Amino acid sequence: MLTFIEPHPALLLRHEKQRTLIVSDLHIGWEVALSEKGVHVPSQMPKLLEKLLQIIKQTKPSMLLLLGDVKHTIAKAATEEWRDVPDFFATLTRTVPIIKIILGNHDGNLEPLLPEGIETLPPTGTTIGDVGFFHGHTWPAVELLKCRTLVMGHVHPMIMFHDPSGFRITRQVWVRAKCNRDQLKKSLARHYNIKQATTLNVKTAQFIIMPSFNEFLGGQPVNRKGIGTDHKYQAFIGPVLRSKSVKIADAELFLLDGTFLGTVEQLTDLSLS
Ligand SMILES: [Mn+2]
Repeated sequence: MLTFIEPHPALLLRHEKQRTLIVSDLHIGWEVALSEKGVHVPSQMPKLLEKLLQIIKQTKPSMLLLLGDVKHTIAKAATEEWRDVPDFFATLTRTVPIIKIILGNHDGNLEPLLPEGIETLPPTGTTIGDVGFFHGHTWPAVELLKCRTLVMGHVHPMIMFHDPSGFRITRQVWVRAKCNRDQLKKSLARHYNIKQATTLNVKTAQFIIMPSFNEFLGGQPVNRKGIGTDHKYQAFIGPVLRSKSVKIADAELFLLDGTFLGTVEQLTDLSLS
């Protein structure tokens, strides 16, 4: 059973005796991008850790699964990350028995920063019971398609409203969307060069896109016109959304506290006046 841990960008999956807490897109060290521009702010890692520890205390997981982009700089590891990432995980390994990390596109050179005993998994993901998890910048592995629900990160979904005085209101959101199975089957067969797409047994019915755990980050307003089709957003949203395997127009959007907002189509380019 998959539970939303309101009001946090976190999920709890109960499967057999395992309780797995899932969070995505920590982006530890995003402050480095600011310091490169001459703006120096203290490390925000302790706040992320504090928030995660509080959720762990509340949900008592036997496993923590991170859906990628643990750190922020993409190819290398910045100096701050050499300090912050090991400190962050040193505390977590004392708190949760099992920690697994699905690698995201920002996780280049992450492994040397991790304490022993933390398992890293490829971006193509992993399954627990009937739920598949992957980062989202690449295709999931074929084996994930046997899962009814696929959970991904990477997009940092948000909702954006405008008002006439020029204010912009943005909030992080959960996205729950139905799967276009035929399209998923076709696109995945093409990607993995499988000749007989019909041999693929796709059971996936829905996608859940997780909001980023690091709330300082910007994200992609999913109610922006052309998000699924316009060329300039294509690179960021990842291949699964690009392929139209996810029915994004009908996708349901929820605030972190569980409030249902409406569908992407209802909320597209909504101006408040
Ligand atoms: Mn990513």
